[in-house]
Amino acid sequence: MTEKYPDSLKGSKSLLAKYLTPEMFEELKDKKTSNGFTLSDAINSGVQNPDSGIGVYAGDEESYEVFAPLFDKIIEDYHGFTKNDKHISNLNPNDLDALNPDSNGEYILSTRIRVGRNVADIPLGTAILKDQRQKIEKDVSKVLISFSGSLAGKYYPLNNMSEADSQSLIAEHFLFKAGDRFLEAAGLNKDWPNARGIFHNDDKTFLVWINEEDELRIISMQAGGDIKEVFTRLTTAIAEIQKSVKFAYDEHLGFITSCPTNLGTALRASVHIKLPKLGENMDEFKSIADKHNVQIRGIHGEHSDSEGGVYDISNKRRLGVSEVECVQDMYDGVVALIKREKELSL
Ligand code: ADP
Ligand code: ILO
Repeated sequence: MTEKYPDSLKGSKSLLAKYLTPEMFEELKDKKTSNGFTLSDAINSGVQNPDSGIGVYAGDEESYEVFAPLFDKIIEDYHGFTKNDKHISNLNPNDLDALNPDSNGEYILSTRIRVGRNVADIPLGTAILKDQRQKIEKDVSKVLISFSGSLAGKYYPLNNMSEADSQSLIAEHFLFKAGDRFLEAAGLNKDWPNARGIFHNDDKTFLVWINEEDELRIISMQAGGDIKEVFTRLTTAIAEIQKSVKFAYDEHLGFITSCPTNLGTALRASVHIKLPKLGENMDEFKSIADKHNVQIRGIHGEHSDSEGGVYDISNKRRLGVSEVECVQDMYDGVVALIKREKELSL
């Protein structure tokens, strides 16, 4: 166990550095969950990567209680969600008011909505044992390959995939990248690439990542801006998987995830969208994004840059808002951004 308050946090702008005071460090440093997950495990990613935005990961559901003084502050800062707030789920696509915001196909290249899920009653990927990870891969892939109709597809384990195939799946935005340094330091890449893989249907509109940052990432995506169609496919798929797999869920925190930013709905709804004019006015771009609770990312995933004026715009809030509200946030933000982009193009 790290005995000393980590020096690397001193200049860091992460939420970890913001809230982990030397006093709190002393209070928590000898605590551990029943899976043996310690404060040092929880903060290692932010300690090794002082440029983290957040910097912490949970090892299990219990981490959110054992290290509550730290996690609660980070959760409140990121989601605006406090101990007295309640999380409510709503996965009903009929409640979503989101006609295609770009029916002429001028701005939106593609839409993707994913949720993170973890299997109930076992540790999260940060603290999981090798045989538990393997069992997830075996059990979940068995469920997925039994699907029929538009959800039918195949499972592709990473340890049996050629470098060329994996590179092309990554370049086309379907597969996660190897070697993420934030996940590495969080312990999420242990025994890589074993027990990791991707399931997808023939059209690559329904995909499931197994044993990446969360044990499951359930994804619906397609070209264009039909957000409702993407959400409807996602909710159908979640319901199917849930018939056979029990997910970790807490009344207060919603779906339990390894990163506190994903708690609640664990949903990120995004579009890849062409906004070159706003891209030249980043201050204004960021202020519209903040006003509408959306996040700006580059197009090769988190911590990547934009290319050719194309950005990844997604909902920021995930906890204390329902799934429908998360998607609605993204939709409202995209409508506002397209409106401004049009004005700047006149
Ligand atoms: P996550 O969605 O799990 O938060 P990332 O930001 O790392 O993770 O994105 C994962 C992958 O999904 C990346 O390859 C990214 O380019 C791709 N992606 C995200 N949003 C879209 C989208 N709207 N259209 C196409 N690909 C997308
Ligand atoms: N640990 C990284 C990423 C945080 C948020 N993104 C997720 C959940 N992938 C950081 O602190 O910047």
